[in-house]
Amino acid sequence: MRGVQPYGDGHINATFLVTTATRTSERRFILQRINTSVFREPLALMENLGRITRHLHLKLEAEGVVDLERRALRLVAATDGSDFVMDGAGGCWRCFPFIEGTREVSVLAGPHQAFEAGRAFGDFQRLLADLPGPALSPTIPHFHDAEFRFHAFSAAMDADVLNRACQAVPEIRFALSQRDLAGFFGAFIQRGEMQARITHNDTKLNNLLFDAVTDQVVCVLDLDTVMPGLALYDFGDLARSAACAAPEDELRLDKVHADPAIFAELARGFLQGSGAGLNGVERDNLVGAAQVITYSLGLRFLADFLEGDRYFRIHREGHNLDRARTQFALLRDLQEREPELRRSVEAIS
Ligand code: ADP
Ligand code: GN1
Ligand code: MG
Repeated sequence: MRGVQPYGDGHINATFLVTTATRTSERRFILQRINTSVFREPLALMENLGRITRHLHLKLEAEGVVDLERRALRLVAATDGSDFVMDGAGGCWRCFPFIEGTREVSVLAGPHQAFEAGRAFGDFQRLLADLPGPALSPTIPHFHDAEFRFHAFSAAMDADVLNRACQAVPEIRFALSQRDLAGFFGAFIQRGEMQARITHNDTKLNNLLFDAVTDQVVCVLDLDTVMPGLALYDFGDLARSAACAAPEDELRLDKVHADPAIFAELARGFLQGSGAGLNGVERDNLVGAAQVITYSLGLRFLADFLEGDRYFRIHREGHNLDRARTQFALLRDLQEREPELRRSVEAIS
């Protein structure tokens, strides 16, 4: 082995870039330790991951894709042939070939990349729609259940174990004022207007790799949350993370705006990629989905701040509060611009 170094800026798992070398060539791998306080059932997760990655390879091969090894994650087998290794401390490790010749995008360079990002996550849902076998295990129960997230926030606020609520008064007030939003998806589910399918559930922009030359999306990463969900969870989270040019922890809230042209291209790509995957109600609720997922993530950041930053990795004091404030600013903006965003989506059909 030539070297190991921490890699990427995911908030959850421990990720390392491993370089191996023979006399004539070098190879790179991504080695990850699953965060088992977030993913409580790593074995069920790895069972999901094995089924998902193998199915993606079969489907892409059947579609005649040539550079298969770059187009979907593949698990590297351990010496005993299994997809993961448990260490003595209960840690669960897995390894993927590093996908070369790509770049991660934190802010979209323009509408072309927006279309590509939407198409990639739409495609992902389409490719997994016929996954054979039993339902995937829910790796994080209630992940996109905004009612559940509201109650968790509310409990964190009531307990206020670190006496931090006094630092977050405007954010708490805003979170409470938007409470009705939490019921958005539940109402569609209850009326039978949106049904579960296999979704990615963590569709932020940096979970995609773009080809360094063609600028097309090569591969969808971070498959730990792939499980049954609603199609719009994926669109909503993508729009939340990609329609705004400011980073997720932007401090200057006047920079936090959703761009209607980018939003429309994300939607056009997503609809095209998912094929006949979205019904009329889903198509009519793309803007609402972005609002709810933004709200829900704001609640999660705020709850984590109140509970002492136990879930999301932070890089400075107050980081999760800053992130919550930025999500809430984005939600306000998505609400103010709703008519404009709706018109931009209507114009694409
Ligand atoms: P987390 O759950 O912590 O977000 P990810 O699976 O998203 O972990 O990995 C973190 C980062 O590592 C990604 O954002 C990406 O930059 C990089 N990465 C992960 N897998 C690969 C891969 N196979 N090839 C290249 N880069 C990768
Ligand atoms: C986490 O794992 P990562 O960094 O790609 C989180 C997402 C959030 C995102 C916000 C398993 O994503 O739900 O939207 O941070 N993933 C998990 O940046 O909680
Ligand atoms: Mg990630």
